[in-house]
Amino acid sequence: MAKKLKFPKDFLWGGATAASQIEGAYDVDGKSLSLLEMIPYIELKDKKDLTATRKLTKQDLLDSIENKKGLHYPKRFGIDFYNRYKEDIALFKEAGLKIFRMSVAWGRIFPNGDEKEPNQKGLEFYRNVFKECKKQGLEIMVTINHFDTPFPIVQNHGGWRNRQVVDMYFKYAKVLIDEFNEYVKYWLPINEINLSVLMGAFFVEDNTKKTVFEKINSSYQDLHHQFIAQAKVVEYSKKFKNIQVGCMLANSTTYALDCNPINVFENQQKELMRKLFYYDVMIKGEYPWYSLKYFKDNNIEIIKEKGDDELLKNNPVDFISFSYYMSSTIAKEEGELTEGNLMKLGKNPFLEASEWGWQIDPIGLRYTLNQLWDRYHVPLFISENGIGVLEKLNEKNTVEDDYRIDYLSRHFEQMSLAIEDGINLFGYTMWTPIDVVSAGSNEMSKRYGLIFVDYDDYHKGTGDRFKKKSFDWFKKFVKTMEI
Ligand code: P53
Repeated sequence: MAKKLKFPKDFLWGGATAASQIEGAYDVDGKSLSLLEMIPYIELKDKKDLTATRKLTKQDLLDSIENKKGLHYPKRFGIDFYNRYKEDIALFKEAGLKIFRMSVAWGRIFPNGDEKEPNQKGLEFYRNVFKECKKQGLEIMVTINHFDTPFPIVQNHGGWRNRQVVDMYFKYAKVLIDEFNEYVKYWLPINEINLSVLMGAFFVEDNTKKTVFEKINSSYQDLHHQFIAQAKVVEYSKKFKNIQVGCMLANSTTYALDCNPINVFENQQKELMRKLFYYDVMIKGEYPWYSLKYFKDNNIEIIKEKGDDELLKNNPVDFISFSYYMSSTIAKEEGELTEGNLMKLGKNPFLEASEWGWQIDPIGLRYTLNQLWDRYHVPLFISENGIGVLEKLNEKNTVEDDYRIDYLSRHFEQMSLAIEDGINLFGYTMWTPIDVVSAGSNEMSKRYGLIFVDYDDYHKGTGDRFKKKSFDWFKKFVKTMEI
């Protein structure tokens, strides 16, 4: 029996993508290479072991500029959205999307970061894409920087560690807002700001022995620069009446492994620096008390410029957005582990996991929405959620992806319950409306889409698009709210 869910009429249902995972055309119209386009595809013996892709040295990066080793760099090719965007946007409309979340590639607009004038060819591409969205009646959400900082900025300026990069970023963000504020209502300055620094850190540090959290520690200065860059975007956005700026975090939802107070306390403490710290800075507008102790205990010093504190205080974001794929557990003595995207995470005996080890937890989404609403009382938007699966086209040229329908409907149900709880959740963009290259593993075969794309991990295939079963399911859901 179909169940009817309750959502507000104007709820923004949509889909999310990122430039480096869809566009391709990496050397066209003046674009520079981004960091992500320098990571080669590595066939993983164990699908769940991503550590192989994390062992790149500086020399590997330099070699990859001219592709000296003849390797395949998946994010240089994406799914050829650069040439096929009209067809794709028409399909998104047909699937019932009301909003399309996408990102702009910084390297198309300011290829080296330090140019005075933007690259008109780059602006023209995005103007065409936005016009197409408007033609199809789609609202747009733009991520200004989705992990893909241009390599010249890292190579010549040292990346986000250098305060001057804040100015380069802000110059770029201003151009986008000036050019496109009529088209784009929702702006996210930095994708998954809690991981963004890390994504860069993999490639600028030769020392790969550090654990993920040690790397974060060495990167709080870079993060401070990103907080400042984001606050500048918020400040600038106030010039325009019709735009809103949100933060974007990879929401790590964790539970204590059990009710042993030692583990409950451990989880509470870990949650502070792994998650709430970021929201606190971007919404409450200051470095929270516990972070000051944490920095002191860990000998971390953040160099601030005069005016930074005021800038943060005066420019909290208009709304919170976050990605939600899974949850994990925390214990004082680490228990059994499962795979996350960047690190192994604590296993939860009550949950099933995807083929990549990500633990599926719809109730955790309601829990997260409650937690964030209670703490911040700022409108919430789920900017990513979905499931990656190994899939092949069947003889009818489709994919019977009932597991995706199940995943989505269970999460939608919890969202509607959260709204009944009294939470202001105003939209949702699934990851993804169409198969894309995976951010973490560089695979094409880790598929999230409602639409199947005929490329393999080596970008072999026709690139043709095929509707999966979930495509029609989603279209019907948006009309009827029935799961
Ligand atoms: P994939 C961790 C590491 C990298 C990206 O991931 C991540 C996360 C958080 O789980 O987050 C987002 O493709 C990201 C997208 C990405 C999506 O997760 O590795 O914003 O770019 O594609 C899914 O399976």
